[in-house]
Amino acid sequence: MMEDLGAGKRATPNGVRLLELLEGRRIGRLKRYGKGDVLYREGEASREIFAIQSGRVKICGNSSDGKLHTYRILGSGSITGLTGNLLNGRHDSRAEALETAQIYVISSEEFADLVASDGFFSMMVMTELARAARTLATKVHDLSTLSVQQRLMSSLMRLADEHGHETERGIRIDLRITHEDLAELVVANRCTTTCCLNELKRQGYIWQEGRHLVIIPFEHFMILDGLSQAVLTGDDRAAIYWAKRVVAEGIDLAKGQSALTTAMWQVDREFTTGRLDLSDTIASTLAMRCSMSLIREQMEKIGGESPAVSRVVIGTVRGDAHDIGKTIVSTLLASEGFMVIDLGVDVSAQQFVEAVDQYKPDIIAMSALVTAAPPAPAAVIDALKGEGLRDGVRVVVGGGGVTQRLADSVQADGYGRSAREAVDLARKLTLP
Ligand code: B12
Repeated sequence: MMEDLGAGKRATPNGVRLLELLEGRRIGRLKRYGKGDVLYREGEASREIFAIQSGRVKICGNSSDGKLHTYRILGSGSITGLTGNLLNGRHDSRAEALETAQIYVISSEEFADLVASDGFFSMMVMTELARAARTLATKVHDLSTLSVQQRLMSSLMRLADEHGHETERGIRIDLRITHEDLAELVVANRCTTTCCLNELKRQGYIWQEGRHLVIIPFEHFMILDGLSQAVLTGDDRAAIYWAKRVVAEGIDLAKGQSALTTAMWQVDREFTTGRLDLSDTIASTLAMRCSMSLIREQMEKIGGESPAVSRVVIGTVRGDAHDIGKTIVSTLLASEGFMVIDLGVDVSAQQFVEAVDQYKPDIIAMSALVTAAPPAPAAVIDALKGEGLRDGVRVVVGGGGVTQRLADSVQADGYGRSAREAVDLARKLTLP
């Protein structure tokens, strides 16, 4: 559960006004609830409404599978227990204190008098009902259309909206939330929620500051998510549009790059497991390539790229113009911190040798789709040997025209069937 926050976040100006009204007119009795204490339960007769003076309260319910789902988290200045009072006289959810809370308990009669006599109070009631309706509508939409990771981000956005505090780098959520709490909010199990949370952290959408979560501003998330989605759907126009927005809005370029590569990892995974067909993979690669070049251009302009540790020279071998797979590999290697020198397609043995001489790479990566006799990678390795350069560089091969047997026959240092294997191989071969 969430821990005691102490003073907690202050109420909004309207929330403060509501609390002053209750205090000034001596309405309700102020009651202290400890962490975990229940204000009302599902199905219970509703005789009171509750106005939170301090502390936080979660509104939740049990689903048919018996799991607890959190709908909303309320803070100081919020009212709850309204629907039970206004409709059938029974509560349709449960309210539980997340931390020590001081709460005005207002009888149904006092509530009815206030609604009739005070316009501001009536407006607060309507606002609260509208908020609850919006949260539920968003939740239904999220549950039916979004993945767990997107639902998690959407829930964090809502928490930031209601309990957030703007800081220089993002919006700090003034709640200490456990993974269990988040799992209840997004309606997923805790393990999945933890994995998604780590993934969002890895992508730079959220991070920890002390004991609080901080999330990037909503508009930035929309742009980065738009970029990822454009690559996933292979929409190059949209990818260019979103990449330009990343640059124009001054979003951290590393986050833009990360949005692209995360999408590309997914494309590669789905292609290699047969869930994505070739034409979609090609469209995604093109979308990624044009948007990535815009982001890279900007990175070079401002000199923001972090110094890479290991170098890879990559190219498609002589007589072969296939570049889709090679581009995926080179992009993902770059995203994993390698400095990649991409020589393009139809690269001769001599060009590989010259690149080794010039860039002193740790690895040469050759992509080959067209099979030939003798195999093109053999010519490159022979040329390297001829120049006395073979021992100073690791050679890896891949692409549809290469097999493990072929890799062994040309005495390559490694062979990979996918971009994932290419990156793993490069990491293994460059371990100190
Ligand atoms: C798209 C395509 C084309 C496009 C290429 C567009 C482009 N810009 O790349 C076009 C239409 C231009 C084309 C032309 C030709 N093609 Co073509 N083409 C294909 C096709 C359909 C898909 C290749 C592809 O992009 N796959 C998708 C990528 C993502 O997969 P991938 O390259 O394997 O890469 C993955 C892994 O292998 C790995 N990987 C890739 N590189 C590396 C490198 C390293 C180091 C590592 C570790 C891993 C790794 O990671 C990638 C991502 O997971 C294949 C058939 C097929 N279904 O595979 C034929 C195919 C490759 N083509 C073929 C042929 C024959 C040709 C042509 C000669 C046809 C012709 N008669 O003109 C010309 C070649 C011209 C030339 N000089 O190269 C043959 C090759 C047969 C052979 N084994 O020799 C194939 C297999 C079709 C067939 N069944 O006959 N082609």
